[in-house]
Amino acid sequence: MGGGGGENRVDNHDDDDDDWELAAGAALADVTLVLVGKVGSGKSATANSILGDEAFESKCSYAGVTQTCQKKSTTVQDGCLIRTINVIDTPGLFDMDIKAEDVRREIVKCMDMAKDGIHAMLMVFSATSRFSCEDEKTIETLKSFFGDKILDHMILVFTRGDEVGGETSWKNMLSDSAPTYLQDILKLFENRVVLFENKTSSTQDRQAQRKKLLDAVDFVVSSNHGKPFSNQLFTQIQEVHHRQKEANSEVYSSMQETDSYISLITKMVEEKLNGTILRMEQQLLKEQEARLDIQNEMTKAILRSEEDIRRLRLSLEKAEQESNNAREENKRFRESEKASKEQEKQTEAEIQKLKEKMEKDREEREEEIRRLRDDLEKEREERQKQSGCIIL
Ligand SMILES: Nc1nc2c(ncn2[C@@H]2O[C@H](COP(=O)(O)OP(=O)(O)OP(=O)(O)O)[C@@H](O)[C@H]2O)c(=O)[nH]1
Ligand SMILES: [Mg+2]
Repeated sequence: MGGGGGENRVDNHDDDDDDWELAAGAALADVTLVLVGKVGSGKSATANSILGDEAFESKCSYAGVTQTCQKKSTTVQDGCLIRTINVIDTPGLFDMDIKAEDVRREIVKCMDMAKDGIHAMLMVFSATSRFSCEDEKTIETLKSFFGDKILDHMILVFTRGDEVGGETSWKNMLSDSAPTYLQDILKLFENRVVLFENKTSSTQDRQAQRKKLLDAVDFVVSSNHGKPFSNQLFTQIQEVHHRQKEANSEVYSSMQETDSYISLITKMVEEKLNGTILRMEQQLLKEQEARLDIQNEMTKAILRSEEDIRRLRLSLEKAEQESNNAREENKRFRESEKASKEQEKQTEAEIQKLKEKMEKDREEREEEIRRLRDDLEKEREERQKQSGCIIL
């Protein structure tokens, strides 16, 4: 596998990590791709689209169709380079209902098939299914099992592009409704997200989507300087192959030792898986605790806001009462003002009446006086007449 890309490899460093260097813009002649994802997500159909052949069984089913890891290869002409694409199809390894020992066996088998390392891990999702917690956990489990570095080799493949109305409406769908986790992952995998229409009958479309995927693979390969993903487990597997080779050439024939290596690797995978499960359980526990904390905080906040609402309602009622009182007071004041105006008017009328009465009395008295004076005058004149002299 990886060795086939010798013409693109420049082994100019002793350091194991820097051992791989890909000439800028060059494509690796030999790449190994592993397809992972949930049961029925379209792994085998995508693998077939990449291979351009119905190499793997792919069908509608209530149960998992692919039961064990399988590897097929194809060669493609890329300019003047003939490239070998090795495709490893897997069962839904991280589905809840798969037995731990099957997972262990299949992981060992898969790593054995990709013994020189994985150039790209294609994480397959169906574009028509809801992106669930389980999908989130699959990425997290892979990260936990293989280490964070696996993310550098990951490509996200969404199948059933034909059912979501093609690339544009799929992108709209992602920006409209993708959950936060998926949005973050999509941002992280910017140049490494591909939509597949595995059912398309158009040769042109098939070639175009395959080209798009290989471009993403080349992007991943060159981002990792041509170095495939590998870890201690892969090194152990390579060691087994090395020993087997020696055994076959009859220089070294201890098959027993090879068997013990395989059981050692299986044990290592088991330990890693157990560690992964433990980490996932711990993470789950942490998430549950965090959720509980949030719930508690929310309950406290609700209680606080209920108390605030109660206080606000009370002060609103008080303010309403005060405003009612003020209104009443105002009303009373206006009524008393009206009453006093009435009173004032009445008093004025009485004064007027009194004035008129006094005027009338004065006029009557003056009349009386005039009359008395006239009577007196008459009497005096009468008396003068009688006495014949004028009294001055
Ligand atoms: N319309 C449409 N159907 C697809 C597409 N990709 C896969 N399918 C269908 O989805 C169903 C499941 O596909 P598989 O390739 O068997 O899925 P898988 O992930 O390999 O399933 P397991 O092996 O059971 O884990 C099949 O009926 C496929 O024809 C696609 O792009 N468009
Ligand atoms: Mg399958």
